[in-house]
Parts: sequence; structure tokens; C-alpha cells
Amino acid sequence: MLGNFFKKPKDDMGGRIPRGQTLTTRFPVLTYGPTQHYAPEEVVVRISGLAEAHTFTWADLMALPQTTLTYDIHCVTHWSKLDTTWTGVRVTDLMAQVKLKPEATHVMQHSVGGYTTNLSLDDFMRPENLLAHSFGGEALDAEHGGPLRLVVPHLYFWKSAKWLTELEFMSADRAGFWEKNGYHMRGDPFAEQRYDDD
Ligand SMILES: Nc1nc2c(c(=O)[nH]1)N[C@H]1C(S)=C(S)[C@@H](COP(=O)(O)O)O[C@H]1N2
Ligand SMILES: [Mo]
Repeated sequence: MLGNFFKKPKDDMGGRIPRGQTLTTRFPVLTYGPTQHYAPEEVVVRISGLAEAHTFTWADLMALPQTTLTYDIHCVTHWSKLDTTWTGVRVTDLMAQVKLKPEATHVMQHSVGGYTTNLSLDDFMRPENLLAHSFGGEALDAEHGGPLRLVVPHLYFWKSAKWLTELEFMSADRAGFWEKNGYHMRGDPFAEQRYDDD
């Protein structure tokens, strides 16, 4: 059954498939806990911690430049999906509106429902990272994090919080939900940084 969807790549597609990954054409859902359901008008992204406090509403986010990007995603549960197309606000465009304190070095993503995941600012402030509201040109399904999720394609997909509601800036790294449960603090798929001892 799974064999219909998960293909062992014949090669690494020119370096696009990290070791230990299998290609899928489906879009698996991976959520710890329930799917969150709420309307776009209810979306807020709060800026907290080592930055000037600020709240972006849905209207604020829609007024920022909208960017569509296509790239590959890699889940630590061993699936990769090529050429996924997302639309949203670039993290760098959002951050142009945020006044960070100089001590800030890391950020914790917080989700509706309590999921958290941490990033260094270097990993966060990349031009390909999106606060995404659409997938393949359609509004992002709730199960995939709609109305709004982060997409950080260069790291394992657990680093991309669904139902994003807060960005907390920090002066040191701190473990989020899966990182406290043994996952790697960074999660580079090409270095196979799956667990904290990898
Ligand atoms: N809020 C929230 N975000 C989350 C998760 C979660 O459980 N809750 N799971 C993470 C994990 S482990 C993965 S692999 C991806 C899965 O995204 P998908 O369900 O759209 O494939 O979301 C990440 N973001
Ligand atoms: Mo995952």
C-alpha cells in the first residue's frame, strides 16, 4: 500500500534527496495533538522577547509583499517531497518591520495548541523562509497548518511550525517541543541531524 506512494529514489536527484529519505508524491500530515481550526481573520503573529513588542494581524500580513516559492521539503520521519509551491510573506520582509534587540540570537516559534520549535537567527532570516498561507496556489488546509505556518525548507520539517502565533526572540538557544524530546537542536537533513546525539 505504502509502496504506491513512497518510492526509493534511483539516485539522489542531483543531490536533492538527503541520505535516509524516501520520495513521496502525497503530502503526509504530521501533527502532535489535534488539528487547529480557525479563520484567517483570527490569525495574529505576536513578536515577543528580545524585540519591540508588536502584533501582526492577518490584514497586516496581507499588506506585506506576497512571495511564491517552490522547493523541496524533508521530514525526519524519512519522507521528502520535491517541488512544493508555497505563497506567503518572506520572513525577511516581516522582519524588516521588527525592531530586534542586539542580544537576540535565536527565535522560538509558538503555535496555537502549544507546539514550539527553535531556530538560530541565521536559520530564521533566510530569504526562502515563508510565513505561508497557500500551498499549490490554494489556501493552506488546516491539517497542514492553515491559515498560517512557517516554512523553513533547509531544515527537517518539524522546524516549520503550523498555526504560527508567536515569534519569541531569545539571547540563547532553547529546546522546543521535539527538541526537548530528543530531536536535534538544528535539524539539517543533509547532515542527518535527526537526534540530539547525531
Ligand atoms: N503546530 C505544529 N506544527 C508542526 C507540528 C505539530 O505537531 N504542531 N509537526 C511538525 C512536524 S514533525 C512536521 S514533519 C511538519 C509536518 O507538516 P505537514 O503535516 O504539513 O506535513 O509540521 C511540523 N510543524
Ligand atoms: Mo516531522
